[in-house]
Parts: sequence; structure tokens; C-alpha cells
Amino acid sequence: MALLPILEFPDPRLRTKAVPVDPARVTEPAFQTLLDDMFETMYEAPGIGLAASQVDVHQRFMVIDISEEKNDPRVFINPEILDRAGDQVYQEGCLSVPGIYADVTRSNEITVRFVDRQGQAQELRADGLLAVCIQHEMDHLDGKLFVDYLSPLKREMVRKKLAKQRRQAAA
Ligand code: QAP
Ligand code: CO
Repeated sequence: MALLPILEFPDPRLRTKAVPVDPARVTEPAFQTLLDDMFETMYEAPGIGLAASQVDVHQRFMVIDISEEKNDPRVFINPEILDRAGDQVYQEGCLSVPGIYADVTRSNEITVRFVDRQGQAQELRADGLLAVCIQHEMDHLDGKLFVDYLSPLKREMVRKKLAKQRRQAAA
């Protein structure tokens, strides 16, 4: 097991559009180890979701665990949203934008098709926080960050705040 470095805004690599995973590769040891390393990295942060893009792997998958007890690990490979209903506003954060939180409006309920860590096709109806998290992580796979929903001025303030945080951490 290993902790993976997380890319941070405004790193241009976070803008990469991820390519689909070959489902035949999912059960290979190298891919399973990468999933374990992503869970370890997410739990250590601590976070509730981590997309492969955030650890500089530009393939379409993510790990999520929204449970309090951190005992409900979920893997979504090649996710696709089949259906959406309603809107919800949630105050989001992101391991790639540390210390920044902002309200984002997303679908309240989604139906998502994906491949699980056993390589099996699945369909899931999700709402509430899980639905938010899936949509947030799927945005990463398309090179999109939650701060992109903010105005350009607010996004610039976020960039400056992160630069200052990094300067102070280094000093
Ligand atoms: C995405 O985010 C998400 O700023 C996952 O200093 C967020 O795990 C989906 C984190 C909210 C739905 C709702 C953020 C940890 C973790 C920080 C995360 C930080 C330390 C964010
Ligand atoms: Co994120």
C-alpha cells in the first residue's frame, strides 16, 4: 500500500480528459493495487471521494466512501449518468483545492452505470451526498473542478489563497 501525491489547482494536469478503462484490465493486480492506494490516500486525507485524475492517472475511474465509519468503499469505473432528476445545493470541497469550500448546484438524483472492482457492469440509483460525490468525481474525469462553477473573480481569489497557503507552509 502507498500514499499517492495529489495534484492541486491550478495544476494543468487536472484539466486532462481521462480515457476509458479497458474492463479486461480491472481484475489485474496492478489495477487492484492502484485502487487500494487511492483508498489509502483518500482515507488518510481524510476525504470522501478521489478521482484517478487527481493522482495523475488519466483514466475514467474513482473511489468513494461517504460512510461515517469509513467501511463502505465504492469503486466506479467508466461511469455514465443515464438519468437525472431535481436539483440540490451542497457545500463542496476537494482534495485538489485544500481549505476551500463553496456551494455547488447539481442533480439531486442520478442513475449511474459503471463497472465495479470485480469488472462487473452495475447500475445504481443515487441521491443526496452520494449523488453529489459521483457528479463531482465524474467532473474530474472531464478535467473539470468545482471551482469552475464559481465566477472568474472568485476562482482567481481561490488561486491566490492556495498560493499564499503554499508559501506559508514552505516558510
Ligand atoms: C468531493 O471531496 C466532495 O479542503 C470529495 O482541506 C466534496 O473528499 C463531494 C478535503 C463534498 C461531495 C461533497 C477537502 C480534505 C476533502 C479539503 C473531499 C481539505 C481536506 C474533500
Ligand atoms: Co475533487
